[in-house]
Amino acid sequence: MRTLALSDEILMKVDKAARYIGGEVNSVMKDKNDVDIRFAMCFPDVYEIGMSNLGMMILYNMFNEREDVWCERVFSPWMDLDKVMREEHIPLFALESQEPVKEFDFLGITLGYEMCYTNVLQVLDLSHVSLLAKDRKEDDPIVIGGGACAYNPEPIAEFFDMFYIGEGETVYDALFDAYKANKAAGGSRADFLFVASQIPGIYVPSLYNVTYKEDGTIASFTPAKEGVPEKVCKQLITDVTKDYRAIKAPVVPFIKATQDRVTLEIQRGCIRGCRFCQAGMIYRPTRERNVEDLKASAREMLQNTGHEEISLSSLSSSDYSELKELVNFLIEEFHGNAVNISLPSLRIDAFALDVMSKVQDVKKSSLTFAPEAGSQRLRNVINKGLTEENILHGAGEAFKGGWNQVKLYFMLGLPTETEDDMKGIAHLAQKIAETYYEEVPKEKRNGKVQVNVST
Ligand code: B12
Ligand code: SF4
Repeated sequence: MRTLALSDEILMKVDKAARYIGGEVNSVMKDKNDVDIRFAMCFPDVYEIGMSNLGMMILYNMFNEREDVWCERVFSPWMDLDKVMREEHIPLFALESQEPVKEFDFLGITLGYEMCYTNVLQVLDLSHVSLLAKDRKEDDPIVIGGGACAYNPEPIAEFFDMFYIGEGETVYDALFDAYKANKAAGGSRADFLFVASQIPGIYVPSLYNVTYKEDGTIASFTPAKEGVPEKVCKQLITDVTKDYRAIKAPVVPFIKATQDRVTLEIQRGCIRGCRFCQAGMIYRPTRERNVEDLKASAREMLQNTGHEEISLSSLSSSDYSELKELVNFLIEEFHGNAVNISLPSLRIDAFALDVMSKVQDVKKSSLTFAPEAGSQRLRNVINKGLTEENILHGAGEAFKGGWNQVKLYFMLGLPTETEDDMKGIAHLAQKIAETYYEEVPKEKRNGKVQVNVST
């Protein structure tokens, strides 16, 4: 029987104890004596945020399909538990086995955005693993970073033994096989790092000499040892029909996760290329998944989880060429069974409004637009490809369709921004509000208009 890492007394004391106990439906249990590699897959944020990340779930399923690997999940403890763990010297543990991360072969950390960097240090510290890679001992886990921020690893290079640059679906077999072979041959940690550096996409910071300019950008980047590749190239799956590793049975949390639903990834990448957007650049090129595969996957995941909502995930769902076909299928197949369909990142056009009024009870909820900049000049600078006319037309259509709340997302501090661009935010919001009163006759208005501006 599994023994929990935390006593009942601690679990009763902390907020949301279900964050720490594992044992959820579809979580993967193995016998640690039957595997060669134990991988602790960490999302450095609280459970509810981490359990909403599809990347981590894809890797968890994929790694666990290998019989010789047991991949478990690790999240950042909330501050209440952090305090108790430090006071009582309880090391950070993985959810499935409830065993200390320090005993694992690998600690994989997803780096989704830069603000999680301090959480990475918290995870290492609570795991009793040295913060700096150079201080780690032979029996410490290999700390590997991946995800969006791994594309620019230098700011955090000292804390990682290696980074994986690209989509995790590609070279993990080679990495695990190399680890096993090194272990069997009695090789050291340094031996493994050298072998790993030969695998495409793996960057081992300790095997490179990097110098920096005064502004912190890189001046030179050279291998520190013969045989280490000069360049590390991003790896990605090119054929998302053949090589996509669809999740069949996502883990179902006991508590409400931020994304409390089935996530169906419909495509990778984004055709838009807005200049400020890191995701738009690094996930290139755009690759659409086959619509028939998506239908089968939706059915399978809903059946295996009992979720009552499915979300179509991508960077820009409106650009998926088979969206109509897929949405109509989901409506026909599942909407009658009380399954809600959620469509984030849609451009507001006639189709989107039609779909949204069919699939969601959103008549009274709000619609979101992301003009990003207040003036047309600045929207052009950042390549947003959205005119004031598009925005007002979209808002007008939404108001005529029964919505009376609009959320607007903007960014402050964009390159070349002036005070006029900032004032443009207020002016655009005002014009949107006026559009409501111009487009919707008094007797058809659903109360006052509400425009919510976030910067
Ligand atoms: C679901 C989601 C959320 C969820 C879950 C949290 C999360 N980070 O996933 C919620 C709603 C909570 C959320 C919140 C936020 N999000 Co968000 N979110 C997404 C979304 C829609 C999907 C993420 C995903 O599952 N991607 C798909 C998977 C397959 O890709 P992946 O995660 O990169 O993983 C692959 C590889 O990177 C690699 N990999 C990843 N980790 C590792 C680790 C190892 C060891 C290895 C080997 C490989 C590897 O393998 C995976 C499989 O190929 C993306 C947009 C998108 N479609 O990508 C935005 C996105 C990630 N979010 C973003 C932002 C800005 C945020 C917030 C900061 C928003 C805010 N202001 O509050 C917060 C941050 C919270 C947090 N701590 O992450 C940005 C990040 C941009 C950036 N890097 O600067 C994105 C890209 C959206 C955008 N266009 O701007 N988000
Ligand atoms: S549409 Fe969204 S995801 Fe695509 S490039 Fe622009 S901001 Fe990035």
